[in-house]
Amino acid sequence: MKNLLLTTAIILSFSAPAFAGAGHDEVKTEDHDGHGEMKAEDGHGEEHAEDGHGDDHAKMMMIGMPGDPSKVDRTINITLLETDDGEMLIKGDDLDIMQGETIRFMVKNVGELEHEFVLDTVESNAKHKTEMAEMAGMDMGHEDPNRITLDAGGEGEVIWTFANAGTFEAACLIPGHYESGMFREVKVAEKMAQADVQYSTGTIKKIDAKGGKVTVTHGPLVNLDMPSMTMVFRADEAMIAKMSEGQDIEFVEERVNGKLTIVKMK
Ligand SMILES: [Cu+2]
Repeated sequence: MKNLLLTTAIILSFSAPAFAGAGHDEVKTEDHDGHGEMKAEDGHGEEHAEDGHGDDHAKMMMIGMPGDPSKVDRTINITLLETDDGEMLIKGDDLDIMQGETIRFMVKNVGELEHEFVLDTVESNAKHKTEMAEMAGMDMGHEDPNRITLDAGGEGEVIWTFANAGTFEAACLIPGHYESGMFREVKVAEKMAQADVQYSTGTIKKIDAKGGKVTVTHGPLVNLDMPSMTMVFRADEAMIAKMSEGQDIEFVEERVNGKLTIVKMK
């Protein structure tokens, strides 16, 4: 039953990116409820025209959705700047995120030019970059929830919930800035269903530290649906360092590259 639930969760998480088919990455919830009321905005580059008036539908993007400020998991500090040798950069903390996290990006522009910080897919950033180049000189005047524009010395925040796993991008799309280096990869790791992980019990019989193998006499392996027996597992160096022969352990086993591996222990 646990396995079935876990499998279902994984299928659901894989089917989420199917939203991608709409030509750009903003998906209106109404497109999925059977009314077929597709907006005529696809491909015309005018999806911002309606922003700010009468658009009361929650927007879901591939990269996620605007975050609830009362549910922020952690803060990532970002600095926008130019360097003496002509580069423009997005510096600051690592952009490694776990699926489901709500992040407060504290963004500071310490440069001497206006910059922006946009979170989106690489494809959407490329498309918006082209649009901004075409509209250069015009007052853009738009602030989407996934974007903040800052004057020199300015600071502000973007609060974002990363609903989908994948590789995304933080960028500044002001003409010429991306080309000068203002983009960074944003990695969102897939979240495993922690609640469904079950520990197995066993006793370590033998440790082969060099080979990265341990022999364990164990009870039923609930995660793999296997009975009690003595088996050889893989384990990495850090894991083996915590083991000693004769020790009773509780552990989590997984198939890693086809090999039974102890991935957690307590
Ligand atoms: Cu910039």
